[in-house]
Amino acid sequence: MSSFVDLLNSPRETRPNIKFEQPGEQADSQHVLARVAFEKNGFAPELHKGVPTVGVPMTTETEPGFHEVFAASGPVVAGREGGLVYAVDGRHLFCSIQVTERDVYRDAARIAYDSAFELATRLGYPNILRMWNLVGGIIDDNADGVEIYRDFCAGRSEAFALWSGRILHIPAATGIGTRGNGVYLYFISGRADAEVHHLENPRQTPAYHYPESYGPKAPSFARATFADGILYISGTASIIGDETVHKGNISGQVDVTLENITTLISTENLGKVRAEGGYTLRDLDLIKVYVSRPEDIPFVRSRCEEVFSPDARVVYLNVDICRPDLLVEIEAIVQ
Ligand code: 3EB
Repeated sequence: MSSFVDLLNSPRETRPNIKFEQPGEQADSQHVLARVAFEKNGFAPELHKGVPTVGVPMTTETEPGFHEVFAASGPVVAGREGGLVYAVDGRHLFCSIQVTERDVYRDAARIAYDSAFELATRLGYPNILRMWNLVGGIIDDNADGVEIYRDFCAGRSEAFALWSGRILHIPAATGIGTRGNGVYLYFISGRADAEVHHLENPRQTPAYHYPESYGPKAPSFARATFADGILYISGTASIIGDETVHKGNISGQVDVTLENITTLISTENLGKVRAEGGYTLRDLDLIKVYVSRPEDIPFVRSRCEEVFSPDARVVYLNVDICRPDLLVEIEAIVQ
């Protein structure tokens, strides 16, 4: 078992490598930082053969499911503390925690984030690169009659405020529904000296400036994060400014979503922080396409197949999106 000090002193690849695997594939598990199993039933984060593993309830019984695998650049130190399960490889931290189903999420979401941020800063990985917030019943009401997404956002926002200046900036994220209950959080973060840029989209109001009509505390995420040559594109939907456009119209929503991503990754926008300029939709990989109405999946799939590379890995997930009027949301990585 390597010590934390060995990890920091060994030269290694700085880029995390992410891939989608079929369940059963699991070829090279010796250098895995973590594994997220997309399947019918979720399970709490655990160490499985020493590897942080969390099951997220995102697929139906008729789908095969898949694993999102975060490859490590070398030896890993993994552990668990309370509900947190984590691993570090000297460059990156992966951390996951579950908030079990409850009447009101605000305090539990704040506490979950607070404990994760405490771990991240203590281990020396305060630069959050990418977060995923998978929220069961996202557009349902909590016991107080507040939409669970808004309830969750309030606690998350309080945690970011508590850690302002110590957790280095608000990263790219996804906030999305699941087919189960409770909230599953996971993220990757980097060391304090990592070169990390968080990007906004000129077509969209920064989410952390959304008006109060969308909830008492605004969502805490950036539109993209560019770090170590990798671009993490947040969940992106048919929102212009702060408003949902093309309500009820899947074709219009897919077009605006793709236009939003195109602008976000353009040379004009990404070129501000990436010397080589921007990207196009053909460069996207590890794409998750969230579709709220199952009957829209064939249409969305055919549009996506037109615009994405035939080599891109793309998954389609039928889950609720954080506003009832959003029909589609797309996230991706360029690595
Ligand atoms: C939006 O643009 C759509 O709450 O973490 C996208 C990405 C969305 C992340 C989050 C929410 C989140 O507002 C929803």
